[in-house]
Amino acid sequence: MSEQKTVYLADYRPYSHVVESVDLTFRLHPTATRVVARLSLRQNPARKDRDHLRLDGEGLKLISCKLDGQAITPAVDERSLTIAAHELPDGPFILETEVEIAPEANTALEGLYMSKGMYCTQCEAEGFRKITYYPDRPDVMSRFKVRIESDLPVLLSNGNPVASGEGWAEWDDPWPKPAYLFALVAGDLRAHSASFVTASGRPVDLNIWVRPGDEDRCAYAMDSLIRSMRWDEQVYGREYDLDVFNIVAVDDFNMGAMENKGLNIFNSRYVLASPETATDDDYYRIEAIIAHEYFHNWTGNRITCRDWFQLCLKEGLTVFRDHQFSADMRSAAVRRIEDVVTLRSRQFREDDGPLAHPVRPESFVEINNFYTATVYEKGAEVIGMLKSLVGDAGYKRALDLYFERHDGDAATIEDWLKVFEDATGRDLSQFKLWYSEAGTPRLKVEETWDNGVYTLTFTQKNPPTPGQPIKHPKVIPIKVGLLNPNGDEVVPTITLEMTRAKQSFRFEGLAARPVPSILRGFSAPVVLDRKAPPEERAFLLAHDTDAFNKWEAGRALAKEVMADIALKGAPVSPAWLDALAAVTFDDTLDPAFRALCLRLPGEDDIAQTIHAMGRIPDPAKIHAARREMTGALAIRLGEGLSRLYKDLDDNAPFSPSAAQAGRRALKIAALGLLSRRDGGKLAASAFARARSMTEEVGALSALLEVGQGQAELVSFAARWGRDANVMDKWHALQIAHAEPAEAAAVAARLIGAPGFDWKNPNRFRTVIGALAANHAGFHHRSGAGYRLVADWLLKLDPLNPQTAARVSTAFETWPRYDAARRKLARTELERILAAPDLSGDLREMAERMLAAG
Ligand code: 0A1
Ligand code: ZN
Repeated sequence: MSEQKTVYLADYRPYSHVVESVDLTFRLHPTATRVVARLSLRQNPARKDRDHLRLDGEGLKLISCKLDGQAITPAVDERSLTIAAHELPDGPFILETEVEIAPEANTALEGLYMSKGMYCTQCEAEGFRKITYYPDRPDVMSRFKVRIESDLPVLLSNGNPVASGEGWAEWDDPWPKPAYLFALVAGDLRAHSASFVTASGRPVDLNIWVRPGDEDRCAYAMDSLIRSMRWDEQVYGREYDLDVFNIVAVDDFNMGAMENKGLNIFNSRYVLASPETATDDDYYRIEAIIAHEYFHNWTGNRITCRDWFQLCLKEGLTVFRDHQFSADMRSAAVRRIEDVVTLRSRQFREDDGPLAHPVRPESFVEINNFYTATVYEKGAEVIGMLKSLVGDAGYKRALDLYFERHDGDAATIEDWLKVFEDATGRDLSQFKLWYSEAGTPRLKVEETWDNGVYTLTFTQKNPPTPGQPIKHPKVIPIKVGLLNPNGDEVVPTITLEMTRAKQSFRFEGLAARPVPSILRGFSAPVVLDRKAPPEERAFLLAHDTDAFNKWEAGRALAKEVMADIALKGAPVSPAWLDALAAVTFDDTLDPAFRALCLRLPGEDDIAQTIHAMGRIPDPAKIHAARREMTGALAIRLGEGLSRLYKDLDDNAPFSPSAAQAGRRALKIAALGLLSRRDGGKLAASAFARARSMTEEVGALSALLEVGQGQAELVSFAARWGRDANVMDKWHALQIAHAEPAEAAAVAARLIGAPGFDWKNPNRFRTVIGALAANHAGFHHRSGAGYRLVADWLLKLDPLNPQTAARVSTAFETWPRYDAARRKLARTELERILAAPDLSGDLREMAERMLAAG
């Protein structure tokens, strides 16, 4: 179908024309929407040549085209509309086009589409070209006015409302913006409203628009929005800049949410919450995503990206800002640990496989395939490192300068680094390698203790990645603290700045050989290769003053234990069990932290570790090892678990606060372990008594893990069958807890069930994503997991290529495994590539993944 060309960063050229303003009129109709676009254009003075005018457009039926009021017949092909240079006036001119599109037939959910009777748009990255002919690139910024004509009661677009009447509404956005930030919504919607007064006294109407009946599940999202607005004023000095801020929840959406100017569109999953329907994790995510989209108003919208290669400019920074916000709203230590768990399981995995790419890629085929963990999560880590290197005050000066210098710009990573150089006087040329080189650096550590002098010597290895065989040493901020053997801290956290391939740092004046706590707060996105005896890990788990490294010590120990069991059939280490028992029952520690310590490393994570050791991971053995560790832990923690559970099982009225969520997390962890001992008796009664979705899902999960819970599954479905977002949990749980040999069959039964709406991205991702996340099930030696995922990717691809391509990353780790599994995976990837009419999106992914093997 759509065979696409590779686009290169090096080929960037400014656009031929300037779009002064855009007037859009939409006459909405499910099968024949008319879009009239009036563009005020002139030659771009930044371009010396006099070029033709080429507008992007895909899947549009051109009805008419007028140049300064005169009908013309432009050249039109599948991707564009072009007017030759000699046909264009010398001065400014108006181009008016009218096109017809069919939103109801738009299953790709890009451009203007329909979701349950409501019209909505998704334009990032290149969806606007499916709405009208336009220079659909982020460096073309213009003022948009929009008129919507429709019988539907609520008609929304960007900016401020100007006028409305029976069947129409007009909107005006005073802030020039690129087309990817355009949005339109029309539907029978209800608002949950509030108001906000900005620091300088501007009143803002806030509305969250949902389907009738959902209004009472918006309070938490609204509260999160208000806190985000205040936080951005207080921490970054950024105020909101329109009279209204609208959020709309839609059920059919390819991603989490979208930051369209003044009109954020959200996957309903990340808006709607009540204690009965949302888990604590859902609450956290809603808060974080509301904040993320809101923060884009400055980092993304007021300052946007020059081209899509600069995506991390807005995404890395906005993720970094939303992490800071969540750390301020919740426990900073717990948030850091959770963020690193996500980084390792998604970004390190990506960086270690065939899809590895730099934070700022230099070429792409389909930009939608680059909304990745590397661009987002590693992009945020790179900013965290910058902040560590220049300090808090330097960071603040740089950000102030960034907003002052680049407000209204479409900027680049060079612009971003320049503000740091200008504000702090540092040379960041070596630091820039973090943006251009892919792969996770590995850091080796050696120690010497000689006559009161303690020396740490670090060696960094930057592994080759696809297309980048040769790498250079990075600037790595390594936060280090030193502890005395009695547990006291003798050197509090300092930042060592590593710039060479091998570098030593000396510590003098110490009375005894210290125990080092290295990479505190996970100060750089690297793998720390350091062998340490279990006693030292246990010592740090007990004594480290840095919460991240305290947790990390337990984590590293658990990983070593699991790898030893999987690779050598070693017994479960008593040192690990004792260390974990001490943390679990230490009431002076935050319950959320203890719950995190009790969460064992994931099986994919262990496979990644074993692969890095140069060995071949066996998914079945890793699965068995994890089970064995959980069983041994349940025995070791013994009766104390029941006491712990009882202490935490209080009757406090529900609050989504981090403190209460932490207690619930520890309670559920205890329940899971207790179920191993009582066969699920307590979990069955906990399910019956559950007062929140967190408890309901926690109890059900504990039951399924010990082979119980069939009756509870039935009662869950009877209660929540009509709420698809809640039922996603029901589907995911069954696949997550399925035995490896049965996981694919369970997923097949659920996705193929009559009435299951697999065309909805949330539903599809839930089932196929849960199968891919069941490590031993997906990689089962029968190949049934690979086959099922490939079958369904091929089924979804013709309807929704973007989601099919994203979910295909299930296969990104295939080169890690044994020859038999590799053969099975290769067969499926080749089958995908052989499909007639494969989308460009999925083709690019399958080709990149296959190239590795
Ligand atoms: N910019 C949004 C996410 C987003 C990206 C791409 C999309 O379609 C390809 C849709 C949404 C964010 O960072 O939240
Ligand atoms: Zn974003």
